[in-house]
Amino acid sequence: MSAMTALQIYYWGFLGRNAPLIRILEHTGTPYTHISDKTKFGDVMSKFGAPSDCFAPPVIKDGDYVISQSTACTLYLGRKLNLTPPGYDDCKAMQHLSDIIDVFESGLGKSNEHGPTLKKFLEGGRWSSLMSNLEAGIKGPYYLGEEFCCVDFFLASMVEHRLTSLFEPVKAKYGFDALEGYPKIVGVHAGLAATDAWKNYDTLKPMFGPIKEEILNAYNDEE
Ligand SMILES: N[C@@H](CCC(=O)N[C@@H](CS)C(=O)NCC(=O)O)C(=O)O
Repeated sequence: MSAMTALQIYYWGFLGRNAPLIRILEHTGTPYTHISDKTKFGDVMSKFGAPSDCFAPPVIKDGDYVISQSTACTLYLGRKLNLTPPGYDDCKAMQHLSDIIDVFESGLGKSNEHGPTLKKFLEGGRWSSLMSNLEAGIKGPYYLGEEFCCVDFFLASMVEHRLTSLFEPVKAKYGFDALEGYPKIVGVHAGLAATDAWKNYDTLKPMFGPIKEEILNAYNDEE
């Protein structure tokens, strides 16, 4: 980080793909500025006109260093802020972040706009095989054991996004608990969510509201 300016996070005015970055910065007490003014996005993002290799938010600007992709940004902060405990390996961390994206974005995120599609994804075998794979990557209680690393922040943020918006409503209405059988994944989220910085942070609100009623109501419909 430059000695003169705090690190900057460019992202919309809510907690979405920036969540692991905000959580890491809050937890480590690192000064930062959150820039949500879209007119400033063109200072760093090519999507908004910058002559840059960083396409879309979130973007971190740390002095002259500018980086995008929520996964790469997480690794950057992990390295910078020493969230790389013994046993940490850059390549395995990248694998785990990509695995998390495969589960929560490429998988769940592409199945949650239509009730029967959601049910098929959650209960049809794909969810359990993907989640069991994530579970196997975690030593417990955190990815690398007792100390958490940057990847834990990424997983915990993904779980949190879906907990009240999707997992709890599905469980309450249909009894299917998408997190049952994955105690280490649940534990990573619960452990981090119990930390002071996480509990006390109340600035940005989550991106996802509850799953739409019509999607939830159609969960058991024929495909
Ligand atoms: N793979 C990217 C996705 C970035 C992304 O889609 N950002 C969203 C906000 S969450 C956006 O505003 N994208 C603008 C666009 O793609 O045009 C990441 O993980 O950071």
